[in-house]
Amino acid sequence: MHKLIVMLLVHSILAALALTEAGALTFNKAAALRVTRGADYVASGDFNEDGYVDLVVTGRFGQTLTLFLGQGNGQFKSSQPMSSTPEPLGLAVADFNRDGHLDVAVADQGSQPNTYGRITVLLGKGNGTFQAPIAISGFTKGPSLMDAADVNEDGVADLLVVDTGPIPTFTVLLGMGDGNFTRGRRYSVNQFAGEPLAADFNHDGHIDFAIPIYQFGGPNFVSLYLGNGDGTFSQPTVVDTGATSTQFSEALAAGDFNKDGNLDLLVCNSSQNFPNASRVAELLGDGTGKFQNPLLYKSGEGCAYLATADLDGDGVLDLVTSSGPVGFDPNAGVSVLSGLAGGGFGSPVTYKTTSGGATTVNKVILGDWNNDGLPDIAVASIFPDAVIVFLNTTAK
Ligand SMILES: [Ca+2]
Ligand SMILES: [Ca+2]
Ligand SMILES: [Ca+2]
Ligand SMILES: [Ca+2]
Repeated sequence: MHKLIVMLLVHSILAALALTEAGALTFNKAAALRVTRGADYVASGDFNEDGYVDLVVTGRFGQTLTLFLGQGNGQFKSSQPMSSTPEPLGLAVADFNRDGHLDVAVADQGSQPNTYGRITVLLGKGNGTFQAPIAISGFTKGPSLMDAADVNEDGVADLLVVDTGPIPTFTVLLGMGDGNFTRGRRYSVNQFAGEPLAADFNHDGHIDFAIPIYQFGGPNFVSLYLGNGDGTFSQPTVVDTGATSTQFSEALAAGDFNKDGNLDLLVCNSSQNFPNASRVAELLGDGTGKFQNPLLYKSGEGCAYLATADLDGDGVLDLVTSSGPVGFDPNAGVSVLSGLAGGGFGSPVTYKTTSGGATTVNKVILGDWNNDGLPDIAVASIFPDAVIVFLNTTAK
């Protein structure tokens, strides 16, 4: 009898180990790409056209915009600092002038006295250098975050820009095809708005956009604007994120997480006081622009940004979150959540960005930095002032 119990125990332990092994996503910190003072945002693209993905990084307070050229092995070389801009935060990467070379648009917040927000467009030359900046002004104060997509269907990438104040708005800038933009419609959002996300949520072929909206004490929600295909959008619908009054719904990612052919949303509901009370909300779309009630998952330590990709090649989307401004939290970093085959996500596994001290862990992106076919992580951080690169070491 005893022998049988022991055998069963051994069997179940071995089975549990096998399950852990099969489902384990593992990462290894490979590089810290230093910037002069704080990194807020990071985006990727092959700017010198050598076949290796490069990283472009903004730092608001260091007033820096830095290009790191990928070496294809997970290491990066810093280029000369790019054009200096007053207070760079958000980035969008696209070929705005359609010359085949990737360009960068930078949102300058201009929140300092006597400064005004603007968008700076840097047209790439295809060799890792850029033409003289084109400035797009006329914002009320502070363009902060944006996304690029062709919203009027003329073949030229347009910009969707969140302008944070004094009257928060969302502005459509229509690309003219030469790197300049004309101002399209402006939509009032009235509260704080996070990063906009452009995608076709209702399957009508027109680009829509979703924006996370938040304020102290709530309400928190996602505003969904359905595109008309001509650069204009419907009045927004409100999508519930399940955030409590002490959480901020401040970042989005999209993907078809339950594989029903309809685009779904993930939302960071970050806790203002207790990072480990932050949650990721999964909003399953029905393909018409409506979403089911939020399913909530523990996000790891905080949740400022999130990114999604199939990190282990099992055909199920996985998720990575960044902590945000979590003070002296010793567990700050990026958290990896494995997508489960039956839907939902596993428990977060956190990879620390610092070995101690105050930190803020900002924008996180995924891409294959070492060309092994598995997506890796790059995350912008303050203390250390760097983009931290984690390479995917998951067994294939
Ligand atoms: Ca490159
Ligand atoms: Ca270009
Ligand atoms: Ca366009
Ligand atoms: Ca649509």
